[in-house]
Amino acid sequence: MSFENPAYHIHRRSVEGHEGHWVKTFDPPQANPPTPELLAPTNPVPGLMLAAGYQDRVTTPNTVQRDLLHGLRLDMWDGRRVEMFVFTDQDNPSTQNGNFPGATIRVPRGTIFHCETMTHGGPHTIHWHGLEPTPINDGVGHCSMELGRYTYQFQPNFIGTYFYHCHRNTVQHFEFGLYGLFIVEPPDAFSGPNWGGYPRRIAGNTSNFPQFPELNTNPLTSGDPQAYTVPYDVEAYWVLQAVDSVWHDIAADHAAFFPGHGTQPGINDIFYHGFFHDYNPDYFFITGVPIPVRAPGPGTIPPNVVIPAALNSGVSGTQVSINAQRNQTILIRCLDAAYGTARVTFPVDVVIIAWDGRALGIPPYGSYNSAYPVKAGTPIKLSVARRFGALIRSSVAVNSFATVEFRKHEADRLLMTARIPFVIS
Ligand SMILES: [Cu+2]
Repeated sequence: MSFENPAYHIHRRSVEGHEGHWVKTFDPPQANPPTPELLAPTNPVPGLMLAAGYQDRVTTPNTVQRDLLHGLRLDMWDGRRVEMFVFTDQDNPSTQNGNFPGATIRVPRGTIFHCETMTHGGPHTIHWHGLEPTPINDGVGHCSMELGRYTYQFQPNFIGTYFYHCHRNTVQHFEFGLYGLFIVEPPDAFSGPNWGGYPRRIAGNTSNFPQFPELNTNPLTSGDPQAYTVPYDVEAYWVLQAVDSVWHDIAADHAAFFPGHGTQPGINDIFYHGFFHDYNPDYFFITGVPIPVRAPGPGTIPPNVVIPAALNSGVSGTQVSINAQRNQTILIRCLDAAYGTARVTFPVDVVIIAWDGRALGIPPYGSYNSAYPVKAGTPIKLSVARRFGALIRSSVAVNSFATVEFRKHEADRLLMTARIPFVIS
């Protein structure tokens, strides 16, 4: 559905006659399925990236490219090399060796989003986690399809923080690095000359928090592209990542540990490689920045880490370590991409405006939830794949650290304590 334009409806159709394509595949598919009901894509970002010099071509107009499984031998902080699975973008030279996490995809709300996908060495998928594709575009390998080449299509309709990841043999392909952030922005975010800069806007309802007075309270049905959004001056990504190097040594082959199928599909399939249940990460990262100490730490990432615009859909200045000014509005987008739980503790009071890509307290949806404050020093608990959005504005200087505790979820045991520099001057 679309709030603006009923012509943009993406229809659903029966899978009748296509069962061979749209069901679970144990082995690489023999043919690449066509995308049903293909509409003309409307995503302006690839063209803007090209014009700004971050890409050297746009293979298909208004379409993002993602290739999967270019082997990346990632050097750990202690010199150990670990085999990763990574995304590349054939249009973007900054991604040619693969990135961990994958380059961030940012799009305006309401766009008809296309991603042309090519896999290497075996089937993969892309699951658009928290977004709302039709089932065959949802990319959950074990219940839709796995593929060699495909054009994913969907229309994101809620401004917020999501992520994309491979969903084939998920425990392996996700943990090995096949994921990246996916951010839905207001419909007008990429339409002006300042499309790659700040201030930007995020969906939220801060009406109970007078430190964020610039809330736009026009109803969503008004057609105002900034309805129920708040501007922010500084943005940070905290992608919590953990790698068990033993897994990567044992299962460097993408297909080595995929289940076999028995004589009765779904009845006597062979899930015999149980070692993936034993997760003991020994390398930890915040948005690709290593925590350069042995577990359990604590270890600290460097100050002033900034995401390159070429890996961020052309948006400049997104931070990892926080370096802001007093009375600026700071938005932190946090994703737990480790295969365990985490506790995130801020050195300042924050307001949680969103969970899992959906803003809290937005009329007409928001009668059952609301944005809420979290005091400095109070841990925020996360589990795998969850995201929160935190807004911060401080009138006083801060020179401290945020703390991330990576935890093993079965026993709730502390694995590593990471510290993120947090400076407001
Ligand atoms: Cu994969």
